[in-house]
Amino acid sequence: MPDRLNKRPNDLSAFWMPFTANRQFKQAPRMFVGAKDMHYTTEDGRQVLDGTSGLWCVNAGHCRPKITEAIQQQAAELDYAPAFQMGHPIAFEFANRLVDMAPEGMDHVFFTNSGSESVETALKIALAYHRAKGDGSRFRLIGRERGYHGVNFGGISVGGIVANRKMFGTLLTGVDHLPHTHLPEQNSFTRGEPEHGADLADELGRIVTLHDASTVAAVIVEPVAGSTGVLIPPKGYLKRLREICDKHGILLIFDEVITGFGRLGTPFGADYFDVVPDIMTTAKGVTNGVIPMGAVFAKKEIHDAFMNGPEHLIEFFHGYTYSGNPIACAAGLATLETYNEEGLLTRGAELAPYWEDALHSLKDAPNVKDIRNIGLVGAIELESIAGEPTKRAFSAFLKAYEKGVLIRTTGDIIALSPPLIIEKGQIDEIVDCLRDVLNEVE
Ligand code: PXG
Repeated sequence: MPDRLNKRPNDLSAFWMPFTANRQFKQAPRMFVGAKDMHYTTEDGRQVLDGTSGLWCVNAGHCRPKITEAIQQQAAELDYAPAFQMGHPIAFEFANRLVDMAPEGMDHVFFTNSGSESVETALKIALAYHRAKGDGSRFRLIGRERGYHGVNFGGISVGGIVANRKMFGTLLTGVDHLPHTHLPEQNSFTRGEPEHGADLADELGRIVTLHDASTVAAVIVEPVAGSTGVLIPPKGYLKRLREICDKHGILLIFDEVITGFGRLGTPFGADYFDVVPDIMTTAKGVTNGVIPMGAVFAKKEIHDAFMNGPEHLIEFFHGYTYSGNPIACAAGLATLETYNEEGLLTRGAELAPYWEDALHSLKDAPNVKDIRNIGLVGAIELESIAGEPTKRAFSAFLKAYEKGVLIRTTGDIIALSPPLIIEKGQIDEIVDCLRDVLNEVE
């Protein structure tokens, strides 16, 4: 490896870092210079166990040989080809493989470069679909409080995270929000799906009545809300949302950017909850996080509604320079092979009971307010320090990093989502580290 790649630059000021406390970071930088399987290597040569699959994306673990080789080979063979009005075989091949593993009826794939772009694409497909059917009065989009759908304008409009919205003006019009499903008083320390709260889906009926169903295009929710601190849907909630959408001709969009590709122990969240949406957004695990890519799945009926008019005309005025980029598709195909060869899309289900017991063993650790888990996802919610929200969890993050485990925090919630190749001993390592951390932080 050329030396320059792993040298600490002498000036950190130019890179305005995303979703980062820039000033804090630049005073005490935390740099990774290498990664393999479950671990990162820091610039001072320490090994750090990846408790978060990077940012919920490296589902097969790091630097997997098949994926690395596929990227190298594709870069040397066909680096780029125009994405509009031209094709290259591997994009079609990858779309076919994705459709093969998707829930029944999700027959078409639109390629993007990120989760945020997948969300914008899905919202635009939903609006244009109704219009293509002559139902253009359906313009409203319904999201949910505490939802995270990326950072572009459509996504923050239907999203429900205040800090991601409040600085950015009027956002999209014609948007309403369901209430979130987090009911700490009734559901704290639930293992898996909470018992209480399915009736919150009925709020959709109320919103639809308020606006009239004839104006509503789509509802978008994460099957399990990840970024906002692992909010698991109450038993029966998603089924009920599906029923209400069906009753009123409203499209249901699942944002599976996190829940896709094995996170819950099934290929998709739709499989876990046995609810098939009309449109499904994915990214992250689609290429094991290695190359930026997203994929939006749509039902045949939705795709086919666009396929009318003269055949020389473009049917959907949307797409990206890098939609179906050859190197991303090569990475994606090799990722799916790795998932399949190692049974990773269902490995989360095998490990889930062990994971659940391990996490809940932290119940009596200092300042623990709630623990929740599903598949290979977990959250430990901490009591906030009075007057200083987020500080305790951030201190825990720093301390865990010092002790050799990477965790994520949002507010005062610790979120965990390790690579699906994790071994039981490594689950113990994460939990033992967190126990020490919680005993030590203020
Ligand atoms: N939808 C969902 C459900 C997501 O979780 C996006 C869309 C946007 O994806 P992109 O690729 O545009 O970032 C996401 C992304 C965290 C964390 O630690 C979560 C995400 C990204 C970064 C950090 O909670 N989710």
